[in-house]
Amino acid sequence: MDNSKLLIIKNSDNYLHHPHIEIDEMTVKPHQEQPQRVENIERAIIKSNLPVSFSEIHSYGEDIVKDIHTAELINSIKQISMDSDETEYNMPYVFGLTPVTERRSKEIKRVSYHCMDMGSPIGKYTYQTALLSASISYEGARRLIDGQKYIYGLCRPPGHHAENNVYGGYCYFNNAGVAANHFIKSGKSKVAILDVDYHHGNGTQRIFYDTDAVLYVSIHGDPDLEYPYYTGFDDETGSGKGLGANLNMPLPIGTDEERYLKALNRACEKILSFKPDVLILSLGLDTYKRDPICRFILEVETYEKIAKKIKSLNYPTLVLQEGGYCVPDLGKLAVSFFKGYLEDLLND
Ligand code: Q9C
Ligand code: ZN
Repeated sequence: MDNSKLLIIKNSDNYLHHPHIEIDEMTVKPHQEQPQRVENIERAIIKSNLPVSFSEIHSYGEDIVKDIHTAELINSIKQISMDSDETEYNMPYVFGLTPVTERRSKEIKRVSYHCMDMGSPIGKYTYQTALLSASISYEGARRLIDGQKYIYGLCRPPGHHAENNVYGGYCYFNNAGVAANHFIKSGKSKVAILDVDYHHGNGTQRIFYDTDAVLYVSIHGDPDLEYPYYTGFDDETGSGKGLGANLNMPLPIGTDEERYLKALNRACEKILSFKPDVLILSLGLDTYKRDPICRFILEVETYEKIAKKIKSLNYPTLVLQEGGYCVPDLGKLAVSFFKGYLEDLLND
């Protein structure tokens, strides 16, 4: 165990999932969620000489997602992957809005039984890669339980939009959900998830909405105007035992560093009062001013400040990569974040 370093968990096969297009606002666009995203981050961190060590991991089996996702969702993603040729990607164009029956059409590639948008294509390797991404998160949770205090799971594809029975928003399995579930099963009694991705993590919220064992706190673009539109409002506070263990902080378009850091302070107070055993940080780098799908205006240096604040909470922390689409700048953003996060180690 070496807690003078950040442990970075990764898998080099993530490039196998490589959708080329998505449909957004009636337009076919190049897909934002590219393998170069994590390549750039990894390269920049290596070049930065920050105190890190890398661990390349292999896949765990499907069991790691079974507690948080339905068999129907898992099998549907698996089936569409298996039925796809090497270069073929599929997404539905028919979305059934009435509750679906047991009966499944043969055209599972065309009909949405579980998919929430037209930005999340499934290809031959999507199931495998999504499971690898979840495995990174699972391994991160295991290593943290073993005593490693600071871990960064370089997950790709991201996870926070994936619900128990739904995939979408470039997410297939909920990586943060896999880790939180493993923490709870391993005897941690309270887990806090702080989600700083630009988009509300509807999946993570939904999975833990009824439990008081997992606190979900999210700072994101106002869902009145931003994806995923149907959740992320501040009156969604949890239900049943989970009432009060869900905090949404939607922020307006144009949010700058000052406004953002104020919201972060409030988020951190909520986490402190929850007294978690561990923290999961869903780290989206898509709140950046040059991000192509973001309407906040955070600077490169803002990430260093965000990181210092989160580090000051002093919890064993599993940082998981979520969104972030300004590919050429992602490395800089991640380095800025971890420079702030590891600052005390640098001064030693
Ligand atoms: N015109 C993550 O950051 N597209 N997913 C929205 C609006 C979907 C982003 C485009 C964005 C999903 C993990
Ligand atoms: Zn996002």
